[in-house]
Amino acid sequence: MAVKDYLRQRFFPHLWCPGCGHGIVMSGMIRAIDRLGLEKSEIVVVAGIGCSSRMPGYLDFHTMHTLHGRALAFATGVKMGRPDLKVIVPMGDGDALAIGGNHLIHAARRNLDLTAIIMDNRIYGMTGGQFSPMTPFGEKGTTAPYGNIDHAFDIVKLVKGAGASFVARTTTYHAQEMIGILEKAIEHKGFSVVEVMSQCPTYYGRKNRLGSAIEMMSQYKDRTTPIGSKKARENPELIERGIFVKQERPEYAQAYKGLVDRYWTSTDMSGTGETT
Ligand SMILES: Cc1ncc(C[n+]2csc(CCOP(=O)(O)OP(=O)(O)O)c2C)c(N)n1
Ligand code: SF4
Repeated sequence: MAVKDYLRQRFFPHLWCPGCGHGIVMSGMIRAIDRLGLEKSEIVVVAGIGCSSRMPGYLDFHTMHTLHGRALAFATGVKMGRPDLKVIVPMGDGDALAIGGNHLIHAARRNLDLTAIIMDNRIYGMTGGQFSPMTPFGEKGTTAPYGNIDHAFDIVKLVKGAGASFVARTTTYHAQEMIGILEKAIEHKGFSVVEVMSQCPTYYGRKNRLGSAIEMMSQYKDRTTPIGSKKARENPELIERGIFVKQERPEYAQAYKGLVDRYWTSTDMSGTGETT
C-alpha cells in the first residue's frame, strides 16, 4: 500500500515544525509495517503526550492518545486484553524516561510483547524546550540556560539492564536502517525498544546552536557508527547504532495464559474435592 493509505489525511497538515525528525520516524514505522504485510486492523498504536506522541492522530490503525508518561501502562492493558494484536508505543525521551521511566524499566523486566519507539530529541519539544533525562551534561534547554548539570541516560544500557529482550538504536539520518530495525522490533516476540535519535531544530537545535535540521542530521551521520565498527574502536566518543540485544525470553502474556490454564486444570470443578 502507499504511505498515504496508512494516514488519516483529514488531520493534516500535521503540527510538527519544518525539519522535525518525528515525521521521518512515523514514515519509517509505516514502511516497516507495510513490509511486514500486517493488516491495519492488526495494529494498535498507543502514545502519551508530546510532539512525538501526536502520531496516533495521524496513523490509520487502532490508536490511543493517552496521558503523558503512561503510554506503556495503557499499552499493557491493551496487549493483555488482546494478545493477538501488535501494539506499538511511540514515545518522546521525556515521556519514556522522565515521567514514564518507571513504566519503561518494568515493561522491560516483564517482557510483554510491545514495541517501544523512543524518539530521542534530547529535550521536551511540545512544552517549549525544557531539558530532559537525555539532555547531555553542559547542553542547554529553556530550563538550563547556563548548561545542564544532570547527566543523561544511555537508553540502550538502561533498558538492556532492565531486561528488554530486543534493544536497538538508530537515527533519522539512517532512514533505511531505521525501517529494517523497526521491522525486526515489531516482529520480535517480547519487549522491544528502539531508540531513534530525532532532531528538534526548533528547541534543542536552536538552544545549542546546532544549525538547521539538515545540519543536525549530518551530525547523526558524523557522530554515530555501526556497533563494533573500526571507527567505534578508534573513537569511543562515537555513538553506536544497530541491534544490541535480540534474545528469546518467556513472553508475559503467554506466561499469564499458561498460569490461568494451570489454575483451571488444577481446580476442582466437579464438587467432589478431586483435582486433576
Ligand atoms: C502529567 C503531565 N505532566 C506534564 C505534562 C506536560 N507535558 C506535555 S508533553 C511534555 C514533554 C514532551 O517531551 P517529550 O516526551 O520528550 O516529547 P517531544 O515533545 O520532545 O516529542 C510535558 C512535560 C502533561 N501533559 N502531563
Ligand atoms: S518543537 Fe521540536 S519536537 Fe516538537 S514539532 Fe517542533 S521540532 Fe519537532
